[in-house]
Amino acid sequence: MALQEINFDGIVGPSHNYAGLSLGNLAATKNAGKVSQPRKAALQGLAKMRGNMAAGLAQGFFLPLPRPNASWLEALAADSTTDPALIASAWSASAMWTANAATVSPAPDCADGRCHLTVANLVTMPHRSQEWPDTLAQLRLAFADSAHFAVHGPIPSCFGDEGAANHMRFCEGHQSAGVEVFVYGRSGGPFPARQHEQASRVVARSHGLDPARALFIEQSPEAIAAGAFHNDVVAVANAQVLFAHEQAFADRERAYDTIRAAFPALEVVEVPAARVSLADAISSYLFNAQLLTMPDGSMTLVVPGECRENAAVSGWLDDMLASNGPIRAVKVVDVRESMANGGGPACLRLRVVADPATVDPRFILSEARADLLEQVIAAEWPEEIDPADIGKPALAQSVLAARSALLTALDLAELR
Ligand code: SUG
Repeated sequence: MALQEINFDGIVGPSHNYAGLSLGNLAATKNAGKVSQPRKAALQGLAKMRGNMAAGLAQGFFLPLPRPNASWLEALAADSTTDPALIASAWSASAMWTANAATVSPAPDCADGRCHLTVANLVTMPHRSQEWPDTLAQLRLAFADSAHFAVHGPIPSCFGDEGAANHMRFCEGHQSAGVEVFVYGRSGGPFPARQHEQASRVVARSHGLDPARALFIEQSPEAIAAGAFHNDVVAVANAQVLFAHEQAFADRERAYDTIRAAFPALEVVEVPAARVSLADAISSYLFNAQLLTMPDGSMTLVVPGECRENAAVSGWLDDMLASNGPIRAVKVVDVRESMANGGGPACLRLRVVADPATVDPRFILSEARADLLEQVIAAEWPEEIDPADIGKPALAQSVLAARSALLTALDLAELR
């Protein structure tokens, strides 16, 4: 059985909007109140998926969750007089950022030889805390083959867990065990630390990871204070490479030494603060890139267009390409609608190492399915959403109808 990395991108939902719900996420806060373009957003995401598929990589997708979430509003006894932020939360399309859907440990890392997935409880932000039940239903469907997968419910809500966005894996190939690194934050700064150390430890234990190959590293409080609300805003790993900002971790030297002790082949591509400040790294999302191993074995960094608009970041990318480092190519994608809510190319995808033949084929992208997705999005997704219209019944109807049309087209009525 050939294990390979499959990227499952979240399809941007028809209710995509800018309500400014995420404290500590500077882009979302800055763009609060702007008019969003859900159709354009979903097509941008689809174009990114198509690009990776065309490059010969396995590509999957997850569906938008049911929004507005009527049962959640009912449980909160919300009505039209309720705080608008709570109403907007029930409309959020935040499940598009599937890097926060779950933490995934590939089969060779786990004691029982199966790939383990734990749905993230996302308890820190109210609008995200409602995601897990519907995400779990989807994971249980996509990875129903229990000979190859174990899908876990969320860990207890006393510890915040934000999934793969705070998890990195180093390996010398997907057929053998890797080293998993869990990055957590400590509270005390101006913004919430969304990944709790104990949450990561629970996930590692329940996945059956070898304690010698499961590492726990603290994120730098400076990075969180500068707007890196997840580790994947300042660091990304692939194979033997760690691509990170100099200020990503609380104790940089110790972090590298700890990883190197467990994984001697480590190659660190570090961006010095003197070249790219934390502020530039966060506004451009340089590290929220997809670091991909291409079919020929070379490594490509898929960055958002904003990276080429920032002189310091663009200059560093050019110098990196001219050097003899492990990252051989930079590909630019346009995911501006997602970026404006603080979600870059890496936020939009969940990496699962598996044999695609063991996944429910309805979640795997093909040219035909991409065409189908495009048709439904073009026909059904609202062109614009003004945050002032959130809560209005007519808009709710069109958002519900759009998702329903997608489920029908993809033969996924189980998720209704
Ligand atoms: O949780 N934005 C998301 C962005 C998540 C990005 N994911 C990763 N870095 N992996 C968040 O902050 C904004 C929604 C709003 O404000 O309406 C939002 O939820």
